[in-house]
Amino acid sequence: MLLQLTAILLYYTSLVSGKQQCSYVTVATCGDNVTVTPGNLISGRGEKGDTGLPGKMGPRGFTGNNGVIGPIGPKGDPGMPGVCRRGEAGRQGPVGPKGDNGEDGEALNLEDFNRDVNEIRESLREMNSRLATSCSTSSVDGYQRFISNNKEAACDHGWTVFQRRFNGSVDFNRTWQEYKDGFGNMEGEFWLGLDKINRMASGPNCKLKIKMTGFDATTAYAQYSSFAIDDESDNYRLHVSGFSGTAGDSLRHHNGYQFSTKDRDNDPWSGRNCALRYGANGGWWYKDCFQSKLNAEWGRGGGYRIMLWGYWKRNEGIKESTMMFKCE
Ligand SMILES: [Ca+2]
Repeated sequence: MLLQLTAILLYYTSLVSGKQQCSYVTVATCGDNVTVTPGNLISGRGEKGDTGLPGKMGPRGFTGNNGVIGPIGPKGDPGMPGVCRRGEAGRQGPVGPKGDNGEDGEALNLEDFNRDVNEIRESLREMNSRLATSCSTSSVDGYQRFISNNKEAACDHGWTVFQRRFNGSVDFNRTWQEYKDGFGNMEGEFWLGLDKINRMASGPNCKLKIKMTGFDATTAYAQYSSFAIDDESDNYRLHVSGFSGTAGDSLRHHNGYQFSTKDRDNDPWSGRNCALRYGANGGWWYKDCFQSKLNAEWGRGGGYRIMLWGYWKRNEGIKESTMMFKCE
């Protein structure tokens, strides 16, 4: 019991410590009962005690909330270019629907068709005529085939040959069209063609020369200082003048007359065609009818069918002839 009272006294003393006016208690015991009566105790203050030791560290705090999302970052650099390969061809599509019927066609007009054909033919002739060239620039010595810039000509010392016969290997029994276009070959017997002669010898300073050889191997020539033929619209009318030579002027009779063939009668002999009657179907500038006809039938002997020069070898015929022009 005594210990309990002492403890209570110490406890109370600890409660009032630090005050200038302290309280006291009176402890009375009655049997087992203990009565404590507080009272005032006037006494002096004691010294302050030492600071106590720090307590133990408290527990770890709770984890904080997540922070706010930051701003959008800068745009990235462009990527490297890609490499592509050509794809394979697709499959063929299905067959399309049948088309509509076309418009009714027009009946073939033969006149239009023939006109178109003639226009095409005329264009071809013009192209062909341009292929021929003059021999004025050639340096060939004697009769030769001359080719320059893909154009060809038969030349005889600078003269352009347009008719050559010497063995009868080429038939001169030809139509108007053939005499217009030409036939034969330049390395043998040939007729250059009226269109080409017209185009190439249409200048004012063209000359004509005709060389001839008889079956007896003698020769003669006829030369004209002026020569030209008109175009087809005037049936290739002949213009020659200024004769010189050894064979006589057997072309003067034909000067100013148109060309005729077996199928085109342009001679003035009324009702007859000189080309059929005397020319053996060879074309010439017939009048009524001839003094010369160097496109008639080739062969020795007289008669009205053979090639002939009236003032020379009239009864024998001409074996070789070369007709040529030169323009300055
Ligand atoms: Ca006639």
